[in-house]
Amino acid sequence: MKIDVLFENCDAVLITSPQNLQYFSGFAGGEGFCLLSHSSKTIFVDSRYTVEAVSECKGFEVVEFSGGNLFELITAQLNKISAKVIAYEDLCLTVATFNQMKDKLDGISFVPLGDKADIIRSIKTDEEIALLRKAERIGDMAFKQVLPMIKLGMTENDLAAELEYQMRKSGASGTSFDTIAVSGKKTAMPHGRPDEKKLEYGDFVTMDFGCIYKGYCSDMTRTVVMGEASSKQIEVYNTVLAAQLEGLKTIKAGVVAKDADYAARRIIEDAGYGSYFGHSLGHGVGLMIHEQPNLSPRSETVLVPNMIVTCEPGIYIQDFGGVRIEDMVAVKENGCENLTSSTKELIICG
Ligand SMILES: [Mn+2]
Repeated sequence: MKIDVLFENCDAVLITSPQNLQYFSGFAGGEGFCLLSHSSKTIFVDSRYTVEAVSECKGFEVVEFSGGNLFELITAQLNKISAKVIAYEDLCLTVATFNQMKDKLDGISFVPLGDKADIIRSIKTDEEIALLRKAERIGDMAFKQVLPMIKLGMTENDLAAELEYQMRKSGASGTSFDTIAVSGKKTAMPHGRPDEKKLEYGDFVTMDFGCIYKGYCSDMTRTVVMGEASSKQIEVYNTVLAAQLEGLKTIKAGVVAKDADYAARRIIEDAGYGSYFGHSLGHGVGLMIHEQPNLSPRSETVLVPNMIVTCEPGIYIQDFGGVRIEDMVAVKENGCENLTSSTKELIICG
């Protein structure tokens, strides 16, 4: 069982982050404490979530806490299973909660969980891939619906709102991150924020958006041009597209993540735009929008079948604008399955 790695140096693990609660217990409510050991599975929730936890957490004992008795209840359970060493989620637990735990869980020693849960979650099951595929399809559908609405004079906020509305209408429970819909010179900021700026003739418009479907995130980016593309815009766009296609061609099981990054980066460097591509080629996606593995120039991670990663090179030129093109793919033995189907030809809008 792959979760055995969690217990290598501890008697039990205390799961506290929303993504790990959902992954290891099925509880999607976000707020709770899950205590896992070789022999027991317990989840502690307050009364807002008791009914949900009972229905979602198969094989778990559900314990309701209230009025500050949480750590007493956890102590009772730790005594019952004779646990002395527990691993905690050092990557996301607050210092305040950690200090409280140390204070209230008498006689227990603590070891950091590190990235063990993240590594387990980086390789998806077929069921998870089906949910991620569906989440990405919702993004594709939203893009198709919104494309004809993109007109000169529309604001970036309007555009972001339409994308979010269409995803929600198609079954999403929310967005997986703040929608990026930026235009003109603002597209030179990879994570620019939409505002009241209107889409103008000649603008690049970058839309980077995603939704959550049954807890799983989607992520895609497309860049279009308003009215007419200049020759420089076409050159920058085609360079990013060539890099993106090269990245996709390289992503497969056995490839080291940094080599996938470099395959795409080299195209951009060779075209003379190397210094305008500051971020990594991509990242893992799952219950979190950014998770393992990282496709960065420094990542030694070897890609494994059923990892889900993005491929999203970009070129960002201050006072000119920028382009990013992003697909989400499943790593396979001999290549990758592209979960994104929207066209990547340069689209002229307005
Ligand atoms: Mn992304």
